[in-house]
Amino acid sequence: PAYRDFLAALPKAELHLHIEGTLTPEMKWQLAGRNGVSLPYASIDEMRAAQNFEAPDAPGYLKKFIQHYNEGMLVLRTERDFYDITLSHLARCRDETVRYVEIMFDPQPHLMRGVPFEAFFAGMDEARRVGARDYGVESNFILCINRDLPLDTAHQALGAAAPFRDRIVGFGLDSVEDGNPPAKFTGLYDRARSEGYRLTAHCDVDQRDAVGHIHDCLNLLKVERIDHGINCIEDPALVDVLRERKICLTACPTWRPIDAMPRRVDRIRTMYDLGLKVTLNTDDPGLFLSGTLGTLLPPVAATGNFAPADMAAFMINAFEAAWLPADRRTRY
Ligand code: ES4
Ligand code: ZN
Repeated sequence: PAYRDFLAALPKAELHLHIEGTLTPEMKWQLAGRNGVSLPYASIDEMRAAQNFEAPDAPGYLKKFIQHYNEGMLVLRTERDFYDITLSHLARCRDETVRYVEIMFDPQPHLMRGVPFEAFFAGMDEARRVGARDYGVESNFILCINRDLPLDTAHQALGAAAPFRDRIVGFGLDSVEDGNPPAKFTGLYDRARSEGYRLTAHCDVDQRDAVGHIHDCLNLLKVERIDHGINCIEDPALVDVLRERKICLTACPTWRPIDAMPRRVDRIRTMYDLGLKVTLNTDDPGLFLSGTLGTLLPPVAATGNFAPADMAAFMINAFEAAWLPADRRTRY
């Protein structure tokens, strides 16, 4: 209980979270009703059951997960929807002493179903302003490209973001990795870099050529951060590079079902013991059973046998790697 209280009060930061993945089954059902979007389920319980996919770290898992994630997005239609889901998340941050969060968003699917950039971004950005003012939770946005969608839609998304460039701190790459390696996005990253975005990219857990993808993200895409990246421990020379360059790795010890967690936490323990700048993140708190950062940390501490100082060190890593001006990074 004392350890739980310590974790509950610990000032926290999260660097890897998808706003579309904060949508809980309850919110998805409610927004479907509000927007007249029909979902292929007779009841919310039937929908919940369909989303309960198993075997998280198996090869086909990511694809199946993304299908459910994409279905969830269909209920997001209006500026108000994006305001509501973003502010709901920031309210949970306040309740869990999460002081800073970097929020990824996927413009392509929203644009492709006719939601204008200025609509979804205005909703999210207003929530950011209100969350900082009323909840004391600071946030920043990372525009994420869905790597499995046509490359020209990625360039269109970057073009649509241009008027909002000063309110989007970073640029990332997510969704189905198999068949969509980093090398495919070199030109896109050159463009994003020239426009001044900070750069990150997903190298998801146990993907085909996972280690090669981390190398390519560093050398071809020239990212300063890697999302997930936990397969790096298979390559000692890569570990040396990541450590020397203090590359932040945003690990996600998420689970569904719960017995999938130990294998991820073991590897995060190894990363931590190797002196890598690793952080703990929820990825999709509305979809995974691991939930929000507040519910994630106690079982991770227990499973990884992390002491309170270790858990604090993960949070310090996140504050230090935050895409905030240097004078505002360590004030927490
Ligand atoms: C995602 Cl690759 C991946 N993993 C988890 N959540 C996601 N959202 C979009 N891409
Ligand atoms: Zn992710």
